[in-house]
Formats: sequence, structure tokens, C-alpha cells
Amino acid sequence: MTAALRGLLAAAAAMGVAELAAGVLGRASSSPLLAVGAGFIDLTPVWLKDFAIRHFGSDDKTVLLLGLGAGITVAALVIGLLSRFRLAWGLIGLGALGAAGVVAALTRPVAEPVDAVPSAIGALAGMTALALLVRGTRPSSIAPPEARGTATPDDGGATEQPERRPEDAGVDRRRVLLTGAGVIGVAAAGGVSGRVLLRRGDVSSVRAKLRLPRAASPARPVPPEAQIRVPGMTPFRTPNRDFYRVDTALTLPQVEPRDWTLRIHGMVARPVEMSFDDLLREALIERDITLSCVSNQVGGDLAGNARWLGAPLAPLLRRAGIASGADQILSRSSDGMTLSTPIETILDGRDALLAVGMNGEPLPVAHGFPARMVVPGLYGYVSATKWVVDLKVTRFATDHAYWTRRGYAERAPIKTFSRIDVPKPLATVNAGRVAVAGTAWAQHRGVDAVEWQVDDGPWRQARLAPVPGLDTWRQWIAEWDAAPGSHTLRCRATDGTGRTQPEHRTPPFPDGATGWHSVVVTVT
Ligand SMILES: Nc1nc2c(c(=O)[nH]1)N[C@H]1C(S)=C(S)[C@@H](COP(=O)(O)O)O[C@H]1N2
Ligand SMILES: [Mo]
Repeated sequence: MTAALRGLLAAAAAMGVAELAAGVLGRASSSPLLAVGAGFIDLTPVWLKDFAIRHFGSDDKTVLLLGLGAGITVAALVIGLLSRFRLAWGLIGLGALGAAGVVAALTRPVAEPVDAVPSAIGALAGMTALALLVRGTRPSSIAPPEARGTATPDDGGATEQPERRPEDAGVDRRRVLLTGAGVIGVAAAGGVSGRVLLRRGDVSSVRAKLRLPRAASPARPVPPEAQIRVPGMTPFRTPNRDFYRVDTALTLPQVEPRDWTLRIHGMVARPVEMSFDDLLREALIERDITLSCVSNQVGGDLAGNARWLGAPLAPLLRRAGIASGADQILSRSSDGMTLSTPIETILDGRDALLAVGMNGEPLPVAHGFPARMVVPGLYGYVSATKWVVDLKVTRFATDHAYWTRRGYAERAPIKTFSRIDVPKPLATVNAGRVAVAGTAWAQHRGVDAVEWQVDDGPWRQARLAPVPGLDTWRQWIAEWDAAPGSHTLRCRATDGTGRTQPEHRTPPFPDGATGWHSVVVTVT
């Protein structure tokens, strides 16, 4: 057996046993793969996060896990090669991997001391496997002479004989194969059963059975003309399965409604702790609200519009009795993520919600089941806490949330944004009448106008579709008499305060991208 293969097998055994231990504990965040991945997410610099979201969007986590898998494979190969010179070096390498797992698991915001166990016993398993494989490969003095280097028909050795290298001479092949097979078996059985055990906590069946009450205050009807009917146009209401997802959760938090509580505490007269049933007994309201992400680039699609069902947040906070001087709500999710929201944006009369429903069903697990915050007009990172379990009434001077600690703005109203959805970039269209249509948003200020332009011609008013209120995006359409050639189409929106979207492009950091969207098309 080659040294590199030994390294791979030993690392596989380590990972498999660690997954099994994480499964037995029922703590996904203690799995070394997930803990190290989560640590990576936390350490990712802002530019790299923007790069990942820009290029991989909601697949950013899959890409991260694949990269991590590649990194572990390389480390395993190196460990194997080291063990060829000295077993101790290989063991030290495995120990270092295990230590990285332990540190990662213990530095998660929700860490408990037991979270060190999976990485630690995984490393021990990997070391044992490596030692056994190395020992089996060495020329053995105890094996009887006829067993050495003699292929018997049943071990397949005969066909492999020509590939043997001199260093492998005298090897007890049967023992090596058995040890290797054993190690693979341990790795596979551990990995698979660990995954199965971790699925115990899956809440999707609980969610499927959950019935939500009706809204005491239903949403205003959406005018049918809110949807512009042109092929390729964005749907006015985003179906849950198509709704963008942005979060730091490498594995989706599984929160049982039965176990869910919300604590409201901090600078309050009467701290509150409410159950999910308590929440459902509130007078629920249903509203159409468009969510958008600060990482959205000009022309990007990190925004979605849904009908949310939930309890208004302002009365809940007022019942707790907000102390004077408080200016921030620090919300925390079950996986330890923190978001800060300016308190005045929750109390100023807008429909800030503790949402339980999305488009007529319980929140999808990926979108915060069983409860999340939604505050119209604010970027998601300062308002839309998914899997929320804790609201601390505090001050910006005292507490800092995950993204604001990384330099993002504390106050981040959504910037006025407009986008051309059809024709698509680099499309070829026939000369004559062409529909130019798109989506604009300026939540809680509303979109009052969208203008469009061909090449450097005059700006013209687009026709705006009706909307149910100030908190959703708004579609627009114009008719273009297109002449043959290559043309650039541009758009810009004006919000309800009369301010027009600036031409100048700025990146998402630290409080949202700006700039006009443009699309180049060929007319034939
Ligand atoms: N618990 C938790 N809530 C979170 C986040 C997160 O990382 N963790 N990300 C926020 C960000 S940056 C955005 S844009 C919205 C996205 O909500 P969605 O995934 O439902 O579209 O959730 C917000 N809520
Ligand atoms: Mo976001």
C-alpha cells in the first residue's frame, strides 16, 4: 500500500469516527468538518465573502464544503507521505488536524465542552488506523515465510504482482488488505451512521404538520396588474423555493416549535419569555414585504418578495417596557448569530414582524423556522434574524452584532434600486417594438418613478405597475422602438422622498451597493 493511500485511509477513519461521535451527541456544530467550515465563514474577510456571494450566491456553502474537502484530502496525502519517513510525523499531523477541529468546535458561539469530543476521538481513531497500516506494510518478522509476498488466488494478489515495488517486498499483503478494508469500513460506517443520527433532530416533518392561525389583520390584496406579463419577467411574489438565501449557517438550525422560546430582556422593565404557542396567540398580521441583502450588487437578485404572517414586534417590546436610552435590539438566533436593529425602526409604526409564516405556509427551515424577524426597509443583516430566540434591548455603544463588528453599517436602510429584467444581458432581439421591463425597490419609502434610457439618449418615464404598499418592490415597463445595432439600456429609480438613484457605482460594503443598472443588447 502506498504511503499516500495510508494517509487518506487514516484521515477517512478520523472523519468517520468524528461524525459518528457528533451524531451520538446530536450536535452538528461539534462535527470537525462543520465546525472548521463555520470557523472559516467567521474568519472570511468581507471582500472574499462578497466574492463568494457574487459568484456562488446561495451555493456558497456547498463551494466552501467542497474546498474544505479538498484541503483535508491534501493534508491527508501529506500525512501519509510523512508516515513513510516516520510514523510519528504522520501521527503528529493527524493530531494537528484533530486539534484544529477541537479549537473550531470550542469557539462556536453555542459551544459546550463536550463539543471537543468528536474531533479528539476522531484524531485518536485516525492515529490508530495509521499505526496499524504502517505496521502492516513494514516487512514483518513474525509472519511465516510462505505468507510473505506470496499471492494466493483469493486475495487478488496475482494480478497486482507486477505493480509491486521493491520497498513493498516481504509485505504481508493479506494483513494489509484486511487492515485497509477494516479502516475503510470504520470510516464509512461512522460517517453514514453519524449523518443518520444527526438527522434525528430534523424538524421538517414537525413543520409539515404545523397549522398556523389566520391573520387578525390580513394583507391588502395585491392588484393583479402588479405582475407585468412579459416573458422572462420576475414574479411579483417570490415562491419559497426560489427565495434567495443568505446566512452564516453551514447546517440549517433545527428548532422544534415545542422547545422554542423567545426571551426579551436587557434594558426592559419586565423581561419576557414566550413560547411558540404564546406567539401564535398574538393578534397576527399578514403583510407583503420585500427582503433584500446588503451584498446584492447592481443588477443582482439577492432580493425576494413574500407574504409574511407574524406578530407585530412593537407591542411585544412595549409590553416588556423599554428603558430610556435604549437604541438597539440585539437579536440572536439559535445558532448564536447576532444582528442589531435600530430600535426606532421597530417602533416607528412600520410593520416590523416576528414572522412565523411565509407565503401561506410555516417558514421554511432555510428561512428561519419556526420564527424570524422581518423589518420593512432595512437590509437583512440588520433586521431579518432567522431562527430567532433572543431579543436584547440595549445600546449601540454596548453591544455589537456579527456584521457590524466586521465594519458594516449599524444603520442600513435599503438603498433605492432598479434593475432591467428583460431583455436579458447580451440578448438578441428583433428590431421594432421591444418590451423593456424590470423591478425597482426602495422599501418603506416606495418607488415613485423609474426612468430608462437607450445609449446616451434622453431619459424617459417607464410605466409603473401598481403595488399594495410602500414595503414591496415595484415592477415597471416601457416600450422601445428598437433600431438594428448594439445598444445599451439603462434604468434609474426615484423613491418616495424624491431622491433619484445615483449613477456612481459603489460596492456593497459597508452599507449597500449603488449605481445604475445597464444591459447591452443586439438588435437585428
Ligand atoms: N440567523 C441568521 N439570520 C439571518 C442571517 C444569518 O446569517 N443568520 N443573515 C441575514 C441576512 S444577511 C439576510 S440578507 C437575510 C436573508 O434572509 P433569507 O435567507 O430568508 O432570504 O437573513 C438575515 N438573517
Ligand atoms: Mo444579507
